[in-house]
Amino acid sequence: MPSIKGINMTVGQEQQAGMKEKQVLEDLETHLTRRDTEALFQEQPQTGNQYLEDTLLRSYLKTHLPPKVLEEVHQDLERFGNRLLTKIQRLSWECELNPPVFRQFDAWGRRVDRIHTCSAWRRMKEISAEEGLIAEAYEKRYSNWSRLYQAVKLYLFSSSSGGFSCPLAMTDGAAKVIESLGNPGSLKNAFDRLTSRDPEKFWTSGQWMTERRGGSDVANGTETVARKQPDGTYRLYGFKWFTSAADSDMALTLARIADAEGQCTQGSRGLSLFFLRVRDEDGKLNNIQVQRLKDKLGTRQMATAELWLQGARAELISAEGRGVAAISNMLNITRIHNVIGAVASMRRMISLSRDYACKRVAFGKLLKDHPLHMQTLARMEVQVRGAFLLLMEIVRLLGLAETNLASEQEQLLLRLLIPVAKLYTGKQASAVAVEAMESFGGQGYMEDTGLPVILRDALVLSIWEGTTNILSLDVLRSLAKSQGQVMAVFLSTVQKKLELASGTEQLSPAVQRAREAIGSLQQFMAATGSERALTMELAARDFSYSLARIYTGALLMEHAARPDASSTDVWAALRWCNQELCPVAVESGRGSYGAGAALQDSALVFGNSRL
Ligand code: UCC
Repeated sequence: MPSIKGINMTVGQEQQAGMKEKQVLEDLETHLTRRDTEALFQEQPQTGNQYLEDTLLRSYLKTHLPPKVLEEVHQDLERFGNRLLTKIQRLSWECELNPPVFRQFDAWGRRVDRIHTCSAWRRMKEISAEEGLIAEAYEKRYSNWSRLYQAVKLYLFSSSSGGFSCPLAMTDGAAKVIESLGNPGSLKNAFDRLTSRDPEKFWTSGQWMTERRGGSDVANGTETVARKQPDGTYRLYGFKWFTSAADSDMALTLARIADAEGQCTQGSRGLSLFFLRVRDEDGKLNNIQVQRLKDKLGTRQMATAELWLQGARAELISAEGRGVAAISNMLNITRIHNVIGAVASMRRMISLSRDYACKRVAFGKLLKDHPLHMQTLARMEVQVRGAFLLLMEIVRLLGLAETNLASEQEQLLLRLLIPVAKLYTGKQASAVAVEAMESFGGQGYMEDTGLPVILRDALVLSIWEGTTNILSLDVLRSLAKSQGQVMAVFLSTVQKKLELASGTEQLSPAVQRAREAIGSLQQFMAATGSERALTMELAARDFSYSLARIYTGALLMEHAARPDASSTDVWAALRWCNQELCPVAVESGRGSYGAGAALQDSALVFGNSRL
């Protein structure tokens, strides 16, 4: 008698058992087959060490940094890339899953106004200090290259920071303001903490500019009043409507100083800049009430609050009435951070898209083997390459300015390129994030893939720190302030880069197109005529886009004209220059600017055909 596991059976029983066994095996097989298919269908896109994988970043550093600096920086960036991959990225997701919570009252009805942040968020603060993410720029270990090195670390950190790059932007801006005020003794402690590598000492700063009446027109929107105290300090009274990183240790903010009769000067000339601590040594709020946290589309990892200042103790740190000019140092730094965030989010999305293209099969082959898919990714890659080089150019110039090595021309160029880069890359980031999301098909739209977070967070980049139109007007401000000198510097710098690129034959179509674009830009400038102010205002956005595209094209060509440039560097430059490089001239030729066009536009928007 046969047996299964030692059990004696009849022939009938034996047949039954055999069939059962067969069924179990078949079920197992079906199950395994299905799991195989599922694994193929749903393979997760991943990134490796973001420093090692970024060939453009590495080739840029190799080209520009002195060898000794490169050697040290390379080691640190490789280590940091590994730390981001293995430790920090996880924390970033924790921050997303555990956004800040606001408790206005304790269990016994006492008002406490506590903003609870998660442990991962607090760890990000420690990591920022340990890595010297602010300190690096102020210690100047590598002279004029320190700023660029700091920017590269922030760029690598940004997409794994769980939103912590926002408080870092304002912290950097605050340190810059204090430094530019000559590091006064009363602010020494604050400066030391903002630039500390010691997690126990490190402070972050807020930048409280926006009030109920708006965030762009700061000169007319600021209602907060500062009353002088007998000891020379001030008490601030007002309502700050949008204060990012409200869990910060300190803030810089604008207010109007009231005179003996309680009167304030209105407009920009009435604004002064103040420093304040958010809490005292015992953790008690500085006569500040938190009204609520903002319910934002993105950057939800970070607490943004509405704050009532009810006599907050503060110190005047600018000359009276020079608040906007003083805080503009902070704005320029936070705008550069905005560019860093834009480039980083594009790079992260494209890295993930690229990896997915090597894993996902559709229509019988991998996505990477579909030329149309690769064309779409290549178009995105050109965007991020251009934006990256523009970012590097700005931080290179900033590094020169901060070590007194920048010429007057370079300082003018820096002032112009900051708003140009901020407004252009903010728009690029949104567009690239949307396009990249599509490259994952429906999976890109799924919250738990982590992809929608990147899109949501990218969408703010064209809004905060000055919207696209406000920054376009800032571009005009920089032109006016330099009495046109900055345009001469812009044009001569681009010409020099094109001259260099014209030595590489494959680049000649791109050089040609850039030269034509410069010609059109000059024609536009010469032809603005009697309605100049209105024309320039209406053209401000297209004009700024033209500056961004022409300059970026020149940078891509310069990079592609290096002796060790690759064919992809050349292809990227050619691709970039295949778009309209000077939209302002095209629109001008179509009669888009001037009083008539402005009226037509209003009618178009409001549907009024009675002109
Ligand atoms: O706080 C916010 C959110 C925080 C989160 C940020 C984190 C980002 C990090 C990203 C990481 C991923 S949002 C708040 C942001 N607010 C803004 O950006 C304000 C937007 N509005 C403007 O930028 C306006 O253009 C204003 C406020 C600057 C305009 O003010 P005024 O007073 O009307 O402008 P004026 O009168 O033209 O300028 C006053 C002085 C002038 O100097 P003087 O008197 O010497 O001629 C200007 O040249 O300020 C100077 N000035 C500047 N200087 C104005 N803007 C600048 C500038 N950008 N650079 C140098």
